[in-house]
Amino acid sequence: MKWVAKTIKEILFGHVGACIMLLCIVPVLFIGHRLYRGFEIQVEQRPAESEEEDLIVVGFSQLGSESGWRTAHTASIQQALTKDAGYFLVFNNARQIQENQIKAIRSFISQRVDYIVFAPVIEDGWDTVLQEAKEAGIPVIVTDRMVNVQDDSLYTTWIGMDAREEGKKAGRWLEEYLEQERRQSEEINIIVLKGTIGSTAEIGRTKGFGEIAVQHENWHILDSVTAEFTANKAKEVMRKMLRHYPEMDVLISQNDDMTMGAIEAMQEAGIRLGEGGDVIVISFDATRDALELVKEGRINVDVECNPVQGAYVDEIIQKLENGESVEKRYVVEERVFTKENAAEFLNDRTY
Ligand code: GZL
Ligand code: ZN
Repeated sequence: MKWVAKTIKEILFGHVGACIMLLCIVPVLFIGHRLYRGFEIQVEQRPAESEEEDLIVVGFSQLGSESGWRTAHTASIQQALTKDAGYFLVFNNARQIQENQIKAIRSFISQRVDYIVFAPVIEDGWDTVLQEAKEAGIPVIVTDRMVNVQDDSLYTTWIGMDAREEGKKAGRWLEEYLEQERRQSEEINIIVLKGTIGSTAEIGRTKGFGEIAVQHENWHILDSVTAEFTANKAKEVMRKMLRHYPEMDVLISQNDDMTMGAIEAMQEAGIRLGEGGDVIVISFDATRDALELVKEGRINVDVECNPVQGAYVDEIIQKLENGESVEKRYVVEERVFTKENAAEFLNDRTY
């Protein structure tokens, strides 16, 4: 009997035991990881029948969580579409991957949600999945960025901003600033940090600023590179830009997160910012952190893009529920912030 105990001990704690343990643990880890990753693009399931009978079930496909602006946009919709307000919100974060958004929309369709709300990461590539939603009789509310579809009956309405006007505001501000600095005839070298290529914000801001820039033969856009609306990518891209273009006079950064990353890179390089500095900094979004820098004069101007769109979505769904007609477009109002007015808006800036 002793040898039996010895053998068992040997198996459990010896070389063989270690191999068996490994063989047991690895698959569990793998499955766990798969499940977790699988869960990442899984969409939270709709509520049990009893719980939801009188709730309006809304599937919300958010493009990502890349910026402070995006966080505020998500919060705005989650705070408007609450259970108390009569909604059951099924949320998915696509991590800036269009395929994940398409999967989430298909999941909403199969769950037979009452409405689909989505912020498209880029403008193209939605015709097929929106056709499926239309055939399922589910109204689609596009929010923030826009879709570029052949048939605009594929979505009920769009709530967003006028990105092209935002770009023109930046250009007009630069015209005025250069004039008051008596630099309107100087050769002005401009670098552009673009957002996600093909997104409404990137397309509009690039186009709008370009329409002003083209009127000034002494303005030179030396380079335009995307940093995907994120601070980390912008810091990396800006380091390279500073090496290539030491003669840069103006930075156009298409969102505040990228501006923060670019500022870090410029400070590392000993560049003086904003007023009286080496580089004029023009940003977009006007989030709280950036408005602080506008107030300090390190960002010269910040063109607002308003993420607070949840109330619009709620109002539109209520109208649709009551059989009322809705507009095809709702453009949110937006301002321009400089050192002169940033402070008065800082206090009530929630994001
Ligand atoms: C603008 C929005 C942009 C913001 C960025 O409407 O789509 O996406 O400007 C965000 O901060 O990442
Ligand atoms: Zn020139």
